[in-house]
Amino acid sequence: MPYHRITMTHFLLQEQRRKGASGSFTALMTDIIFACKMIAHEVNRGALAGNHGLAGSENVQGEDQKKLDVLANDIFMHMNALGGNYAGMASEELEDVHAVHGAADGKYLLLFDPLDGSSNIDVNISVGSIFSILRLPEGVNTIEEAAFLRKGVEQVAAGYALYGSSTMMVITTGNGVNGFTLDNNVGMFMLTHPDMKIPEDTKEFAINASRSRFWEPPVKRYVDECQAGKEGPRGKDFNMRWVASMVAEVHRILVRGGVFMYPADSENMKKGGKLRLMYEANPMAFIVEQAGGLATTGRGRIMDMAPTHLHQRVPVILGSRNEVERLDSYHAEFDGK
Ligand code: AHM
Ligand code: MG
Repeated sequence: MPYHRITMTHFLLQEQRRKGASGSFTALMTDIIFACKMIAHEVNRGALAGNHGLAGSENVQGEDQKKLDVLANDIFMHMNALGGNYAGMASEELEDVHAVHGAADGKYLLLFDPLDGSSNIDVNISVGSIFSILRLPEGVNTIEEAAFLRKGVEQVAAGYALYGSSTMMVITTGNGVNGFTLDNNVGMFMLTHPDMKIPEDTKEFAINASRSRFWEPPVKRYVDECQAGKEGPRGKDFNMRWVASMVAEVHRILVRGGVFMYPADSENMKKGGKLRLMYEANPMAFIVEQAGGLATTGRGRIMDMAPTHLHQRVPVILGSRNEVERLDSYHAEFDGK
């Protein structure tokens, strides 16, 4: 009976009551829920609404922006400014941090990637939104980049929306991971995936294998061993997946285990890696760790990294605990540690 399910709003209210919290957290999550529903609507309308194709502009990373990148960013900025809960925001699509005017009592900072995996939009493959919430540091009155540059362990909440065959939101407030599916008929997210846990072992890995010529030896060793299958040192056959939407990859890992790698390689090393620390790696690391998995650079825990700039890039290895530990040990062995 679907109407016995808990809505995301009720779930957040229950959490709030349990923690004896003030209610502002539920309010700020409500703004994100609205934004994600609107983006889901635009992703769904796709070519019908003229939403496919390039916007004709570049973002701060020098990447061509898609129309939906720009639209999703506008929606996120607008909906999250309305509630007055955030003092400031930062986005993959904006060079500088953005102070929310008129939110004098905003206690939080929001970092987001409004539409991750946007190379997939025009071919109708899953994309998503990723967000990370920080508390505004005590005594900070001006919203500048420095206020946002905090370690991942300081996040108070993180989550993503997946615009896939169904629209889902997966969130953590540091008390496990819960997944909600959008019921389009009633316009509400319903708890469908309570207390998500990543299996410790897996037979599935995800990496962009077209970059193998750039890989470092520990990554090459790991992938070679997986590909050697039953006859190789791992003694079992592995499957490989690559969606090119981190949200979809992380979601698959939360549901059935696996390991996802966008490692440092000889080509991306000068930039620090491919994925962005503040609004991609940190929120996903928080979710993965809360589900019992691990998230590292291969040479240290992602959430312990002290950020130096807003659009900083990092190597990312995350997922099933035993596989990530194995990859870390291969890096340590290679580095002679
Ligand atoms: P984006 O934020 O510009 O969409 O880039 C991030 C995406 C990730 O979702 C995905 O894992 C990766 O880039 C795919 O990269 P590649 O095109 O090298 O496969
Ligand atoms: Mg992204």
